[in-house]
Order: sequence, then structure tokens, then C-alpha cells
Amino acid sequence: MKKGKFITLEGGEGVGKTTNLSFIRHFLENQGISVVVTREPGGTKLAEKLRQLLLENQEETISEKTELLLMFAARAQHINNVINPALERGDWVLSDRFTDATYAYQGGGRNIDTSLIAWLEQFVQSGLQPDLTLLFDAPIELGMQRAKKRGSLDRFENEQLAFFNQVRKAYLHRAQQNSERIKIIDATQSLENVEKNIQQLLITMV
Ligand code: T5A
Repeated sequence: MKKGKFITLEGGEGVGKTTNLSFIRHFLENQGISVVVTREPGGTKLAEKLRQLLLENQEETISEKTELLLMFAARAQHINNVINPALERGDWVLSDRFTDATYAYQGGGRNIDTSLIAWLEQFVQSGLQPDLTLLFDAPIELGMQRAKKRGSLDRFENEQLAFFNQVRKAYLHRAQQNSERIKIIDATQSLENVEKNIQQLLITMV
């Protein structure tokens, strides 16, 4: 039985998900809510190992099908060992990315049929969906500029511009289709204004 709330943060590279995660955590904790902060791919020991395989630049090409299945393998572990137990305890779960990222990157970016993703989603999640998803949106160039400041690029960040444009398009399409759950945040704004937008959305939930 899910008692807590599940919030996910989504968007392209370097749009500010991780930065805003700590703002959200503090905001919720100040309201007396117990928060579990996690991320995908990852969130458990095994899923973090899968993350490493997925993000490292590899000599061997990872096929699109392998990539998709590894994402869902990590997710199955994450849901079973971290997300569901936390929600059952009544904690709120804040995840840096979840299944919308699969629709955007593997669906939009890699062109995998979304009905296949939907099948895996149902199989792995058994109906589990976030209560709220914040989609941080900014032009690709801006996010990449911010991401590059951090140093070397991972396997996804080394993709071409066309890939990221497809990812962004797929995210915006999902937001349109799930407008009750997915709220778009203009990530080109100053951090202060981004935080104000987030706070307005969170206040309606607490
Ligand atoms: N993936 C993941 C899939 O392909 N399928 C899936 O199903 C899943 C779950 C994960 C990768 O895996 C892929 C997608 C990803 O490529 P990741 O580390 O989670 O990788 O994702 P990244 O996008 O690479 O994470 P980043 O850390 O690069 O981006 P963030 O978290 O969005 O950005 P953040 O907060 O680190 O900010 C970057 C910089 O910008 C500044 C920050 O201070 C920081 O320096 N910044 C701002 N500056 C000015 N104004 C603002 N409003 C700012 N917001 C942030």
C-alpha cells in the first residue's frame, strides 16, 4: 500500500535536476516530511553497477535493446528494494529521473517503439507511477554548456545534437499527453525563479 508520495525530476543533460533536488528535499523536510532521495539508473548497489555500465564510455557498442533492458533491470531492482518500501513506510520519494527518461532517451533518442517501452513499464512497475513529475526544459545547447563545465562527458553526453533534440521533443510530447502529472519548468530562468516555480507546485501537494 502506497502511503507516501512519489516525485520525479526529468529533462535533458545539465538542465538542473540534481541542483533542484536538494532544494525540494529541504522544502519537504521543513514541512516535516520524511524524504528518500534517489536516482535512475541507480539507487541500489546492484542498480548503481548497472548505471556504471550504462554511462561509461565502452569499447564494445551497447545495442539499443541491451540499453533498454539494462535500464529496466536497474529500475526493477530500484522499485523493489527502495521505492516501494519507502512509499509503504509513508516516506516521500524524490527520484532524479524515472521511466519518462526511457520514453525520451530510448523511445525518442533511439527510436525504440513506445509500445514496447509501455509493455516493460507495466511488467516492471505493476502500475506504479509518480504523483508529480517536474520536467526541466531548456534548449539543448544551454544544458550541454552547463554539463560540460563539470568535466568529461559520459556515454549519453557524447551523443550528437540530433539525438538530444529527439529526446527533448519526446519529453515535451509526454508532458502534453500527461499534463496532470508532468509539469514543465522553464530551466532557462535564474535558479531563484526556478525554485519559486517548484515551490508553487509543491505547496499544492503538502
Ligand atoms: N537515461 C536515464 C536513459 O537513457 N534512460 C533512462 O531510463 C534513464 C533513467 C543519466 C543518463 O542516463 C540516461 C539519461 C542520462 O544521459 P544523469 O547523470 O542522471 O545521467 O543525467 P544528467 O542529465 O547527465 O545529469 P546532469 O547532472 O548532467 O544534469 P542535471 O542534474 O540536470 O544538472 P545539474 O543540476 O547538475 O546542473 C548542471 C549545472 O548547471 C547549473 C548547476 O549549478 C550545475 O553547475 N545550473 C544552473 N545555472 C544557472 N541557472 C540555472 N537555472 C541552473 N540550473 C542548474
